Amino acid sequence: QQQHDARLAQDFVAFAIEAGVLRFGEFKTKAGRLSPYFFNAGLFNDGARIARLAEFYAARLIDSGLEFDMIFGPAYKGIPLGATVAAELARRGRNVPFAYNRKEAKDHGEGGSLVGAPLAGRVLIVDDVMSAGTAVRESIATIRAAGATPHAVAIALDRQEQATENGQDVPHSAVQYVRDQLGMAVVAIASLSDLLAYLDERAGEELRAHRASVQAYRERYGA
Ligand code: OMP
Repeated sequence: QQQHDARLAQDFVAFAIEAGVLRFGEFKTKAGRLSPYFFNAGLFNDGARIARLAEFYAARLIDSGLEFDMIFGPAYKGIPLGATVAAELARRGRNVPFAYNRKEAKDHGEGGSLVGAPLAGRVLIVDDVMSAGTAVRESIATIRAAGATPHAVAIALDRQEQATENGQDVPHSAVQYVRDQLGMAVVAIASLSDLLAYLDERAGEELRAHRASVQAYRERYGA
C-alpha cells in the first residue's frame, strides 16, 4: 500500500512537471515566503490534463477508504477540481453531490454565495495546495456557517510547511493542524517529500539541480 502510494505520488509529480504546473525558480507564496518551487493548478488547462488530474484525486480517495457525503470545491481553483473529481468518482461507481462558492456575494437571482448541491452532512473539501493553511480555514468556516460538517480535505500537493496562526509561523504544518486539532482526514496525492524523492530517484540532471534549493526551503519552513 505504502509502496503503491509512493509510486502514485511520484507519477503525479512527473505529470505536474510535464504539464508545466510544477515549476522551479523564485516564487512568492500567499504567506509571503520565497519558494524555489510553485504548483499552479490553473495550468492543468486542457481537457486531457484536468481529466487525468481528477483520476489521481479519485484514485487516492478510493484507496484511502475515506467516507464522505458530498464535495465542496472552494473558489476559484477548487471549482473545476470539485466538479471533475465528482465526475470521476461517479464514473467509478461513487456518485456524490457537489457544491462550490462565489467569492463575491450575489444580491439578485438565486442569491447567496453557494452554488450546486446544498451543503449538508460530511463534506469533503477538494482543493489544490496546502501551505500555511489560510485557504482551508476559509473553506471550513464556509461549511460550518452552512450548518454542515467539514469532514475531510483532498489536495493535490501538501507542501509540508509551517502553518501560520494570526500571521505567525507555528511549528506544525497546516495538514497536521487540520488532522490533529480539527480531527479531519487529509488525503494528498503528493507531498514535498514525494517531490524530493522524485528529484533524487527519477529526475534528469537539469531538474536535480533544483534539489538543494528545495531542501533548503524545507529546512527553513518545513514542518
Ligand atoms: P495556504 O492558504 O497558505 O495553505 O496556501 C494555499 C494556497 O496558496 C493555494 O490554494 C494557492 O492559492 C496558493 N499556492 C499555490 O497554488 N501553489 C503553491 O505551490 C503555493 C501556494 C502558496 O501561495 O502557498
